[in-house]
Amino acid sequence: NFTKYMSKFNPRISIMNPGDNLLVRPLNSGDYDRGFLKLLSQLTKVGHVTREQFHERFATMKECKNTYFVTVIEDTLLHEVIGAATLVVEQKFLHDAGIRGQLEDVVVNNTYRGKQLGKLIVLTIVALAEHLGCYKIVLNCKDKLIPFYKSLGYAFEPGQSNNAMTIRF
Ligand code: 16G
Repeated sequence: NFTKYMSKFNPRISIMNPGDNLLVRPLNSGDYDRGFLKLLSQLTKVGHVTREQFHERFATMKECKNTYFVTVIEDTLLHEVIGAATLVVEQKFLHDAGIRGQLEDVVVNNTYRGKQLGKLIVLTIVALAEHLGCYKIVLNCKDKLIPFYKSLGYAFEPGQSNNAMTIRF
């Protein structure tokens, strides 16, 4: 099913060939030193996360088998993480004890705009969710990003627009 999603690019790029000096891969523990957190701060508040905290969180995510698929794009010349997105797989009793995907923490470094990398990382996650057998994939985003996600196949379901609800602590 990856081919189906990868046909949507012009000029043609794909997970295997994302562009010159770019690599799509899972997050690894060395990415603390490749600017992963600095990249995330282009999305929202990251705060102060020490190397130890990063490694601990990385390890606990990994212990949750088949749950966190943190995917990054690395600029292999600069050794810098310039794009990221996460698939979280939630276990359900519903839908024949199915699994539901959530797209989280999508961010592409501002200076890498115009290379279809946002689209690439989102469709990578969507293809992965389908491949793993998720019965759907959901997301929350800022209003200004609705057209972007619509263009990638996300839709408001009947009676469901504008009803993402939150309690902040
Ligand atoms: C966006 C993100 C979400 C992230 C949140 C952080 C996507 C599709 N959505 O909603 O994953 O956790 O922003 O914002 O990337 P917050 O600081 O308000 O929680």
